[in-house]
Amino acid sequence: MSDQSNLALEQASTEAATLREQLNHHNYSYYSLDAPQISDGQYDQLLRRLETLEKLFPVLCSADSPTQRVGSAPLALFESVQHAVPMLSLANAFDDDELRDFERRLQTRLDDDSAITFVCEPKLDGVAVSLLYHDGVLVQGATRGDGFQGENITANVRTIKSIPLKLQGQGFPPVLEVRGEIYLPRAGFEAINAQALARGEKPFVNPRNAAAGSLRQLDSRITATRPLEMCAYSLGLAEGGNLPATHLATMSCLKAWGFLTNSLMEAVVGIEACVVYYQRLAELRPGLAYDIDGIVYKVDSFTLQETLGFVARAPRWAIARKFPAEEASTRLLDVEFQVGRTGAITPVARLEPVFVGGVTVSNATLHNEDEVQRLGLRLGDQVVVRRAGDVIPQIARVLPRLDDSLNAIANNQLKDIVFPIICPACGSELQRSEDQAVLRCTGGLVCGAQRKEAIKHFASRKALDIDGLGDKIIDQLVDAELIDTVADLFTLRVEQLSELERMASKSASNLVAAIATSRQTTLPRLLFGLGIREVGETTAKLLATHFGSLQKLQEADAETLLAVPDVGPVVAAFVEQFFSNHHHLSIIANLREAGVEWPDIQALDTQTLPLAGQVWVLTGTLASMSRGQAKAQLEALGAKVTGSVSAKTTCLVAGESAGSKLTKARSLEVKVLDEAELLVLLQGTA
Ligand code: I6G
Repeated sequence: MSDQSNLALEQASTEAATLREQLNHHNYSYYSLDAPQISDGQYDQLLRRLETLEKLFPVLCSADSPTQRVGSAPLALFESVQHAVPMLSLANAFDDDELRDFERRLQTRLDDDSAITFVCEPKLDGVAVSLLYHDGVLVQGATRGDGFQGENITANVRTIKSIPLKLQGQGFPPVLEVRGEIYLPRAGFEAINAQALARGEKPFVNPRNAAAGSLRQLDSRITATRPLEMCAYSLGLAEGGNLPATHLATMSCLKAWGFLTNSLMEAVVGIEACVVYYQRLAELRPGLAYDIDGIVYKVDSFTLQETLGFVARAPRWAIARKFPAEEASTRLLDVEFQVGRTGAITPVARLEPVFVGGVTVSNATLHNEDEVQRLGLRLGDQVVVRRAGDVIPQIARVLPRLDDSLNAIANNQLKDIVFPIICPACGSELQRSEDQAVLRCTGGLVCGAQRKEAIKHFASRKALDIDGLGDKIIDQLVDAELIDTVADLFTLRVEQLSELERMASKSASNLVAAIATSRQTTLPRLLFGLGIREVGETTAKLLATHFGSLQKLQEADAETLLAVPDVGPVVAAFVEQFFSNHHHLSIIANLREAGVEWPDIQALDTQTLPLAGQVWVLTGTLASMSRGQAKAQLEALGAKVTGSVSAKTTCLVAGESAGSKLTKARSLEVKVLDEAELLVLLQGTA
């Protein structure tokens, strides 16, 4: 490089550094302080100048530059991220008395009747995330997932302007994990839905779904177009540095370091003040710029939080007071019977559309025949529909039949709900489950409805993750007999797809490309996607790591399968049955022929696992994980986990309130571990 160009680079580097500092500062003033110092136009001018410099001198471009919020090339999939500190959930209170009980429980545990200081804040209706900073630079963004493992969405979170790419000020720990909610303010939601409608696309149902959908984009350039925000609400991992002794002071630090925190956050003393806060917020709720579904209360003092600890998967020192589930009344028009992937028949209520909890509801699940009987439901009834949070709407109750309805019964207008005796989709015989609760179609893949559901499952996010292959398209493809099995997806051509309803040729090409991309998959994804009964994501992973290849799994008999952690006789039988079915084997052969690849992985010899041959029992409540999760982790280390203590038990893990199993273990002199010792063991053997 000549002296002249060296000089130009040096000057550009100084100017770029100044611009970055200015832009970060203005971002901070705008989002954290809610006090913009320059106009949007002036901000854009500074940003464009920085973009120009970075284009001229690409070496100046860094990941934490404010120019990097436009998104980057699409990812093939989101990688898994293990949370260093589990992302727990919150216990709920549904009325004032439950809130008062919460304070009483705390006082009893603390053995102190003094009023407690709580920090209150609205519970935003969005998506929980974890952001990891190393030396003040954002290095990772992840979803909550199951609380232990989430998805790496770093490229997407980088596009959100209220998330600092680099922390402001000083004093932050060198390793800092900040947790909070990513949400779409109501105005942003209206705007993106107006754009979607203008493009002839389906609008999002509510801001929460829109935020979740925006974060789930593999192409972060799409996320960058969504006006998402992130509000910080707590810390996860923090290593090094000094943190304050209270939650409220920590939140002030987060604000000073550049995060948006909720401006309605407040510390109050005693639970009656929390009740008043709730009433005030319930009044403010309709006018807020964002959706909230409750209020979160946290004990302010970290010392008290530590003393109180955790129960099950929630901290004892926090609670969410939920706003009541929203209800509305409407009429039951009809009941249809849906056939699921495994043939289970579910009654679904078709309702006169009604607006409840922010969405228009026209369907509600009725679960099974028992539920229909419990409700005493008849066609034509006036019913109350309840929608809480994001769960599927339910019919809460039937409204009393007034004179009109009694006349309707007399006139035979209110009709009984008659359950089918043959499959409504294929006419095959129906069978009842052993406990009589579930009706199931015996048609297997002969049944068109089961075939559709099997293909939807295969294309779903945790399986082959075929972007753009939605349920409606699959229904059309099966109905038009363009596909019969999952293997047929890979032979679809753009011309065939273009003929489907509402499928432009560009969308058809994109879909063919997405299907082609999904050909490179993994053994666990394929196994999950095949839809073997009772083989969920975790079991699919365990089977994959145990056998290493599909071939070895196909050859396994029930006894070999039982050696896999987490696999009991029921799962083993379903797996064996699946691979002894010729139709299934030919689908697998066709997938291979169509170029679908699932490389073998290193099989783990379970006999060499650290807890191989040991028998463990879990009892009591664990604070940091559910018993199911502890069981899965112990099984992954080779242990067999059983339900009762005997002379054969190697070790008992005793959580809180352990009872008779602990007594028996002691009498048999079985080794007992508490939760802390279990965690040490799990970490040491991970
Ligand atoms: O899910 C949550 C929403 C809001 C939270 C939360 C929160 O604070 C305002 N805080 C914690 C500690 C947890 N979940 C576990």
